[in-house]
Amino acid sequence: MKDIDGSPIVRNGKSVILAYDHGLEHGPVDFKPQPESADPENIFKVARHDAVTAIAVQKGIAEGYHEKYRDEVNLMVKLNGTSNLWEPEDYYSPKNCSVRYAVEELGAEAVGYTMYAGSDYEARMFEEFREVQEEARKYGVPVVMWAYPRGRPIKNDKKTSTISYAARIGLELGADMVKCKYPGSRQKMEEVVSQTGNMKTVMSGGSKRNDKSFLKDVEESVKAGGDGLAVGRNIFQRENPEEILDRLEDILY
Ligand code: FBP
Repeated sequence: MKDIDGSPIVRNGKSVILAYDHGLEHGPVDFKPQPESADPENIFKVARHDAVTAIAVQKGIAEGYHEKYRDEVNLMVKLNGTSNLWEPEDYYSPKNCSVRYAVEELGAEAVGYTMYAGSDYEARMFEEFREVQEEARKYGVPVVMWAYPRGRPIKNDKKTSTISYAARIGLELGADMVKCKYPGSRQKMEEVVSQTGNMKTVMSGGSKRNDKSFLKDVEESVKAGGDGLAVGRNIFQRENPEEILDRLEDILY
């Protein structure tokens, strides 16, 4: 883990990563509530909001859309991803982009990698992450781990102890920021954060909820020592994403 407080993806110690890899991870269903969200251009426009410290996208979206916004939007390239269409024996998210390509060709300021700790493929993913983490050090870009405990032995990935363990794995393996599911209360989030040392720990947004319930969780998470969010649907499935980003800006910075 490195101190990334001076990095462009952190503002006053906090981050809002606008996650937009849903076209790969979930497919068109996530764009149905706001059909204009299927057009990446619209999401890059949203990412210009001051509250957003980076947009997280797959390489194809980065290639097609980032150039025009590079002065206004910090790019985080998600280096692995998987679709909902296949049914593997257990969870695995293959790497589809190198750190070199992300930084040199796409202009990434940071990279992200989903880790399914607990899967039969954990060893393969640890090895891929090793490569990513060491290459990221060479280029001086932060590495964010999407810490998703998933696999046959994991019966409940929302258990605080399981979320904490997955987040801790990020610290152990050299991530600079870990993204985990919000465990449901300030006290439970404190438990998670107690395991992650000085590593930035941000909560995921999850499926879309009303403003009140979403913002309450964000507030509690920050009070617990959380460092912000990596959030997708709770922004781009809203009719007015700017409005909720204004609120997040007030809470976080
Ligand atoms: P959301 O805020 O919409 O949950 O997005 C965050 C994210 O991590 C995305 O990067 C990713 O596509 C999605 O959640 C994965 O969701 P799931 O938990 O359903 O696999």
